[in-house]
Amino acid sequence: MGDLEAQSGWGFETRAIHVGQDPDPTTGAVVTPITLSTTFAQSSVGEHKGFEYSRSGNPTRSALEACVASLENAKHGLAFASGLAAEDNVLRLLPPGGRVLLGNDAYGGTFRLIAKVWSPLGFPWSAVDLTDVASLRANWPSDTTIVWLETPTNPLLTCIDIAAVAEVAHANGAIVVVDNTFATPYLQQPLDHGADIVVHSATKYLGGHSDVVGGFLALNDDSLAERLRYTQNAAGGVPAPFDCYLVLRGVKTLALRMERHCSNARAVVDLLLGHPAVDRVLYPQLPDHPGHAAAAKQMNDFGGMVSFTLKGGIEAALTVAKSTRIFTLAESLGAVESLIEHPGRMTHASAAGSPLQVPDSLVRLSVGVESAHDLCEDLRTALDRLS
Ligand code: P1T
Repeated sequence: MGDLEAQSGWGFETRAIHVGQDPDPTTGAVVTPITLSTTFAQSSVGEHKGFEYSRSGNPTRSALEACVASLENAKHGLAFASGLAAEDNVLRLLPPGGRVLLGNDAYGGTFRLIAKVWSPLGFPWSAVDLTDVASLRANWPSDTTIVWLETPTNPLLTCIDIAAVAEVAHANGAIVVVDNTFATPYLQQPLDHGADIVVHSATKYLGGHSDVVGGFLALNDDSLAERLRYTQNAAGGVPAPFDCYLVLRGVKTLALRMERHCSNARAVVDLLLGHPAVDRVLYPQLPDHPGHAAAAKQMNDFGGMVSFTLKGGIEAALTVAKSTRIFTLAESLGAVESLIEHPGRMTHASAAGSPLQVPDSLVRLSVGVESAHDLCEDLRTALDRLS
């Protein structure tokens, strides 16, 4: 072990468990130690074993960075204190006046960071329909520096053709940032399709157990990586060693969890499709779903997130959201336990009145890894209350 070149030939599951995680050379410990030391001894000024000060670099963080970079087929990985801290680090690449094109469906906090924090500082943004690549090409704003997309999107689960968007962006000198939080590297590796930077909220599937907030960036370009690494240290949005350990532990079972998330989501989709109170089911596997063809092309499976609208409008949505027992009413997603939420009033409240506003009859499910039968019965009981 320890030889990155040899490890790159390993399968995903093997890399998740071993890359960056060789047994500790001094003790033989099989689990990566949590190195709490904030500083590291130097034998003479400037001479050390690779670590100086924990904001700049920490052994537990390095293990996580090597592992998740490998899962994204990336040369470089950078861990952050939250998904938004990782995003903020990317936005610091913007040149004066540089524009961000944001897909017209995205996490409310990403919209807030771009439109409410960065834009007033002199970095314009626009919302665009990234499923319409011809229109993107025809209406390209010349000051665009970054195209920012999620696929599948949060919360409408629209899928975007990464290669097609990258082709237009690169022809115009912009970079493409793909938020891969919903798909995870097990289902989709955006760098292989032409993305320049992959963003994660590690709080979600990477951590997988609702017990750690974290963020991640993965990329191949050396000079971009150098700039991002410089800002990671200079601005300091780094994760604690214990949090790095928790994400690293979560990643070991990512493949197993994703398989169950996907199969449980399919069972839930079938239940929803057959229920008379449901208006529309949003899931990338459905042939009429926006971006289904892109999803089928670039994903290995369709994920654990399912959204749906209700014929009874907002009142019905709020009733269902508070009526389940196994699906817990809470923000966040991607963990072993199933969650239900109302995006309009919860995760996407900050997008109200913007082009990213979501329908108020929408309910979002993060389908966990419990028994599919129990999850379906729980939802059926909640939906039956509407009739
Ligand atoms: O919460 P944080 O780790 O800072 O990550 C932000 C973030 C970034 N990108 C996507 C696609 C996300 O979904 C999130 C966070 N989302 C939720 C908390 C949510 O419930 O949708």
